[in-house]
Amino acid sequence: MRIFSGIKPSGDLHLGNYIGALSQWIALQDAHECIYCVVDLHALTVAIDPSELRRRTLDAAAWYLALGLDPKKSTLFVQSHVSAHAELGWILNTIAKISELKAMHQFKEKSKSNPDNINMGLFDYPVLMASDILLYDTEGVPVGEDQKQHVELVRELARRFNGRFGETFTVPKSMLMKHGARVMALDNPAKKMEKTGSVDGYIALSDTPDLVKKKIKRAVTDSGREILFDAKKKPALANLLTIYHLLSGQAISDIEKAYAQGGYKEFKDGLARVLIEFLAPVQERYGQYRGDENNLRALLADGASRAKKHAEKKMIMIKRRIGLYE
Ligand code: ATP
Ligand code: LTN
Repeated sequence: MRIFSGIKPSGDLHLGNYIGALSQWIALQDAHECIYCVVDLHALTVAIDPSELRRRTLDAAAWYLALGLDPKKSTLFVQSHVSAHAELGWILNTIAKISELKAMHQFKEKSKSNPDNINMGLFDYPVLMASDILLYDTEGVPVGEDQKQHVELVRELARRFNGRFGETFTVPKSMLMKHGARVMALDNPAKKMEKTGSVDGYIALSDTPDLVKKKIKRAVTDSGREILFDAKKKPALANLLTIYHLLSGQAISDIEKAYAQGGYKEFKDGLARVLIEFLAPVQERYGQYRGDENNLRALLADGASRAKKHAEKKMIMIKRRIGLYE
């Protein structure tokens, strides 16, 4: 399968990004043709300082590599380096409907949290995402649950375009984790863990052991002291157990057994340990990749030139289909 996915360099990468999306990216690269992107144009939809955006773009690429993205197996590039993304975005704008964009949850939520900056880019965000995906004849899109609605819209746009202009685009599918497609915020289990949420709500990949311990200690829990997975009655604990399970590889039932005698304190100490053990080698590799900026830039340039070849060929076909004069 051809796989495509991207993450915005809009803040610190966190455990939700890893569990919902990046862990899938890494696992898919052995058996599939994978294209992974730092979607910097999408990051512009929230006000971000230019020097911060520049820095965070390289940070994001270094984290992908540190987590195991292998640039020999996968294509890794920065969205704005391949101008076809923005170009196809315009074309797709002419078939996307205002009514369907208005229905997007992410647009509604981000409009609420940034009432002073409800810009056209924020509204149009899923159309640029459609162009990212459709340019590469993508079949699978590994993402977290919050992006499922966007991928549904991408499917609809692909079908609409194909219906109007003839078979041009592959209709992609979203790929979600069975567990962990929606990691919840530590300080509020009713909200998803997110970069732009409160700092206590997420574990950043860059968090120090002390910070991890502090955040886990403060994490909201449910009433009762038994360590039992019950997503309905104990949503906060279910979230923590899912994180523990996915990072340690231990079955949920084994974790429940291990903490049957202890209460939340022992469980939280154990979870902090699992997190710290997971993060330590990743942070070390991150330091190595991020410390060698020339290598990082060369990898991204190579990825962009590979992506460009595919995207430019596809653009020629798209332009022909819609009648742009050659
Ligand atoms: P922002 O706060 O800027 O909206 P974000 O943390 O939601 O950022 P994105 O860049 O929008 O992160 O998402 C990158 C990828 O990580 C997407 O595939 C998204 O679905 C996934 N993802 C984000 N948050 C979570 C989460 N809490 N649980 C599982 N997957 C997530
Ligand atoms: N909208 C996504 C980021 C994104 C993306 C993509 C994901 C932009 N383009 C293409 C998958 C495929 C988000 O996580 N907020």
